[in-house]
Amino acid sequence: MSRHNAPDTELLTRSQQKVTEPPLYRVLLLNDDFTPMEFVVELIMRVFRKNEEEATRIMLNVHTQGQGLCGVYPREIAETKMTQVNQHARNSGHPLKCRIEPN
Ligand code: TYC
Repeated sequence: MSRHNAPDTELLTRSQQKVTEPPLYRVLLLNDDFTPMEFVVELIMRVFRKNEEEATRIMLNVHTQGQGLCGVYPREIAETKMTQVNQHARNSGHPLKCRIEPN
């Protein structure tokens, strides 16, 4: 142990210094009656780096189920994507909303 009570990691094997995984958050898109489907598909492609087929599948899932999963990320990345979605929708005059929740 060092003088700060931390383990001397340089003396531990790789398995003993196992890296801790950051908490992950789901980024969910919410349905509404007004945002055009094409706008949603293009937004999913841009923000979540999905191809058109996958973005369309996610959009239709949101449309029929009320909400849908766009991706799972560490907190800061999830928050950034949520903010990008909400700002782009608002700037475009659409009520589309995005939220995050712990995975
Ligand atoms: N329900 C919308 C429509 O019929 C489409 C839509 C899909 C809106 C997904 C939001 O997150 C959404 N035009």
